[in-house]
Amino acid sequence: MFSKLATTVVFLSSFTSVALSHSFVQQIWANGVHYDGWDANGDLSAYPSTTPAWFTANRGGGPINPFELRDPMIICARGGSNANTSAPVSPGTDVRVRWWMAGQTWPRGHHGPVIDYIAPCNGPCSKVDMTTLKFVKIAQRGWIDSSDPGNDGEGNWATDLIIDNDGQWNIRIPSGLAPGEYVLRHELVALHPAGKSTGPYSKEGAEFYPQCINLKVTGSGTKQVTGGVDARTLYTGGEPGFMLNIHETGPSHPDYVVPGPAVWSGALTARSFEA
Ligand SMILES: [Cu+2]
Repeated sequence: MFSKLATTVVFLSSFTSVALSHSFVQQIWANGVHYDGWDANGDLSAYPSTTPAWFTANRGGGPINPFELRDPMIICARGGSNANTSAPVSPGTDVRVRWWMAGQTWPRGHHGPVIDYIAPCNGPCSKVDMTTLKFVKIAQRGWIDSSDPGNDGEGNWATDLIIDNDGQWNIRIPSGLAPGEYVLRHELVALHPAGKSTGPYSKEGAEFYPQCINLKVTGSGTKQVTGGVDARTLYTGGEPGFMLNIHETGPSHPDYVVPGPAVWSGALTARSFEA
């Protein structure tokens, strides 16, 4: 904790002019219990010991860019480190998160997909080395329809559903999932700069905003997560779905494919894969 406090001083003094334009997962519900999330725009030394949301010192909530997709920061946010506790949740139920920042949800112009992954911790997630986590995709939504909630001609995307639902998003935990602790990796991707991409790991391109949450799955399920991958291998940033110029291609993208691995077979139950 001392190193986090020391870092706080550096961040506060060097980034005070950064526009605090991005929200964070500030609220979490699981099994009907509400948890405070984490807002790195606030007092970094006030990180709650009772939150299942991973810590980040990423003031302003700025994105991870394609050239950083092989860096550990893509696993659980820039400067991410383990939460101290895990929220109990029953398989087959929804974890709900709320993106929020100073009275706002998510910036409307940051249209893009919402993607969710889980990885077993094989022990307490408070102690797991994040570089050992192997994630499977449990849900994804990308382009929704050609309505134009942003009045920008760019269509209606999963992130717009978050905004329209007061910042909230539901993530179905696969039914029958074996008990134990898991990291939930909930991710928004913004496509407004995607047309600037020059291919895999380019300097500019789609923006990635992951947030990790520790879960303790209860019950007597038997589904073991298999086939998961290190989050540093999920994307290159050169996928068509991360290079789409949404400013110049109109609001209709019925063929849009959310990048990354296929949804895990263990999550392919009613509605779980489309949040
Ligand atoms: Cu932004």
